[in-house]
Amino acid sequence: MIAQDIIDRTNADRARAMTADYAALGDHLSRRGIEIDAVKARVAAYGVAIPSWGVGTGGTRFARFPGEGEPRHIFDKLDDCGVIQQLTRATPTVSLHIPWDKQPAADLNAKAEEVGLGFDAMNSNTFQDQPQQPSSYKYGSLSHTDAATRRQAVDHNIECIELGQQIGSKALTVWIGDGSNFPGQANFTRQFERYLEAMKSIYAKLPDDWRLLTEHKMYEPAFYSTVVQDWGTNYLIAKELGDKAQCLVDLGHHAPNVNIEMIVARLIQFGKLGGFHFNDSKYGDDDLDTGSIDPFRLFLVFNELVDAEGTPGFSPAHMLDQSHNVTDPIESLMSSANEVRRAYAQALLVDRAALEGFQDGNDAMMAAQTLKAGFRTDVEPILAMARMEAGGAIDPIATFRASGYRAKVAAERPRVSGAGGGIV
Ligand SMILES: [Mn+2]
Repeated sequence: MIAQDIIDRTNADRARAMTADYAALGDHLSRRGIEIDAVKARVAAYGVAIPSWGVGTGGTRFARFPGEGEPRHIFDKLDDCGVIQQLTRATPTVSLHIPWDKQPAADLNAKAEEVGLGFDAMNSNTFQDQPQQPSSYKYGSLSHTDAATRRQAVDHNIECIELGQQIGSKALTVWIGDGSNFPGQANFTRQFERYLEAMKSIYAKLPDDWRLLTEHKMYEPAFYSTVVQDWGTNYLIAKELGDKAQCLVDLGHHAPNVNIEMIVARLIQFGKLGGFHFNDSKYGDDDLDTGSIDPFRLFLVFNELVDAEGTPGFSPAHMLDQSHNVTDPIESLMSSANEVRRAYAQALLVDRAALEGFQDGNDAMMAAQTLKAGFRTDVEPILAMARMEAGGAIDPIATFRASGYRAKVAAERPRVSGAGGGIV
């Protein structure tokens, strides 16, 4: 962890300018009828979960270039996640990936408490084989033609639930790599029937206060078809399984130009939006840092979420899901957590009564202008003030660099090459 005096020292250099910017923004917002402290309070209460796999260096299909001081195991990962939370105060929970992070529950709980974190959704893994595993997932897992392979995949998911129950998790996210690479390789209908049957066995073991989140992805690792390819299939699954089943939307798992915010609105309308994997992309499932390519799209997603706030039973899980190939993973995750909060803050600034009036009056220009007024506002002083007041850093990346944390862990952690990156 980072010593508090380093945070205090780097904040001291910046506090005066930030406080002045906050006051100026407060004046500006009050002229728009918005109370800045109320926005700040909602931003401060907002948290996004870190993916445990995100603190390792990712890779591409071509190569992986390990960084300095990579975490060797889940306990190192939790240290890194603790630093992210310490500086951003926006990431109170971690989403584990099993079996990569499999350890006794007591040890996970003790470490989480030590670094001030909780646990979010559990993620199962049936897209790669583990040592000593009897059946291979080469040709699929929950939808495999072989019953014993499907059973093995179901049992693994149940194991994830059981571990999750001991560490305070309340959700299981299921993403599978199942699909096909050649036309004719698989019968779409029979493959999906096998998947549904297997998912029903998992759902039957889900505790009453848990949710089962299914994640669609249009391609990769299967390149011709995937079993859960889009939000339509995802919705069918959630509908088929029951009330505790909802859809998870990974922003990178759609074709270019797909209107993701509209998918979000549809899923909200029918009670099936379970959560998000936030990231960004230019061409496909790039797993780039959230808000790095298209921050306006992220804002439009949050516009739908703010619009739905207060809907009974509406509480989607918010998680990051990124792969960092060329940046320090801690810096990227801190940046993304701030970008998610930024989109939320901007969406809170939209004058919803005015927007509805322009929509009802068919004034397309003023409706668009009203929406964009939120996006155009520089809310950084709100984000920085929320972080500082919670004990975090006004400038998390600058503070992280000043702390020497990366060099310290690089000295303690020998270089490893086998840590799971994961494009999920
Ligand atoms: Mn994902």
